[in-house]
Amino acid sequence: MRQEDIIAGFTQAVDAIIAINPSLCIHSGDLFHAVKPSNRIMAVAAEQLHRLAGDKGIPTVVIGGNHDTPRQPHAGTALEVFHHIDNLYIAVGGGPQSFAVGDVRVQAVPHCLTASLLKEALASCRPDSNARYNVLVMHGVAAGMPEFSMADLGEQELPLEIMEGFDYVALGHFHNHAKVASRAYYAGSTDRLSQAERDAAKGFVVVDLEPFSVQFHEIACRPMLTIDTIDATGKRGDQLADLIKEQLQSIDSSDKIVRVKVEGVSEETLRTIPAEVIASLKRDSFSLDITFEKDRSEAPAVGFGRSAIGRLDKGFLQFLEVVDLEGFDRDLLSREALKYLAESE
Ligand SMILES: [Mn+2]
Repeated sequence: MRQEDIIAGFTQAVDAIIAINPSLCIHSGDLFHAVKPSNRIMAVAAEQLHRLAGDKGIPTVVIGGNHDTPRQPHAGTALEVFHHIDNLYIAVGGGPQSFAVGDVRVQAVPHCLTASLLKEALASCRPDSNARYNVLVMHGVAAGMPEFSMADLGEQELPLEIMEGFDYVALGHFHNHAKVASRAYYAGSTDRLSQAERDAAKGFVVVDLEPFSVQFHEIACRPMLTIDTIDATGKRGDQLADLIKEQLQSIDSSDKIVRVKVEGVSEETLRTIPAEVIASLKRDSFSLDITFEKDRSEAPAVGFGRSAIGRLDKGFLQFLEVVDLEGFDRDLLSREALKYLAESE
């Protein structure tokens, strides 16, 4: 379901870009989330890139990012499948590429596997004094600005000094639209891909080089929200379930991506929570993540034993599978429930 959202957002962006009809379109990396995207995703990418560059003739530059660049240098990349689309310029692995598009010289630096390869790649990236305009495309974290990190293994640091002298620097990797320097921006992603992005507008930027202006073009995408932390202290499982249900109904979670965190959960509360209520809340929400955090004042779990009162049944086992637990020993809880089930049969 999220995949369809992401496809819709991307298609919406392509529609809008076609309507704007710019002289150059840039995708700054991680078009794909993975080195081997699914056939469905490849088909969508092919269709949209054909529309944009092939059919509408909008020159389009795409570079490889850390997610879609294989760690084996000679494995080839999914993007290369689209090499034969007219007006499409692809820069993947193996160093920087330079493209002349009208009166713009584009220096495209795809994700590099090591810092030394990146350094090598950047050594030749200078504005071309013969070109009317110079544009640099890179993927990674603007150096010294950890707020743009995605905490990905292998993400590269992009030195700020390399960006000087370019009329525009199109940065990729950080998912939210952000300004890095007077002429360097992250356009941002066309959909929300983590809860950290829940408050950010999503879309792309429209850049004019003369006179210089950057305008953010927003794309409509599915709301993502986090409900205020619920305190379970002193509540029975059924009371807690009702409280969560109430909160979800008040925001109408049926079409939203929602995260709920419950703190102060005792073992007693956890095992008396009506599993079927949680299951139906998950069913009725578009996407729902619930985390139960253990009451820190409670003694470490020693197992419930035979004297356990409450619902250690199959429903409880399913419940354990669909929620996140913090501070609880999930394996111990499952074992106890299984033991109880065996004994009661
Ligand atoms: Mn990235």
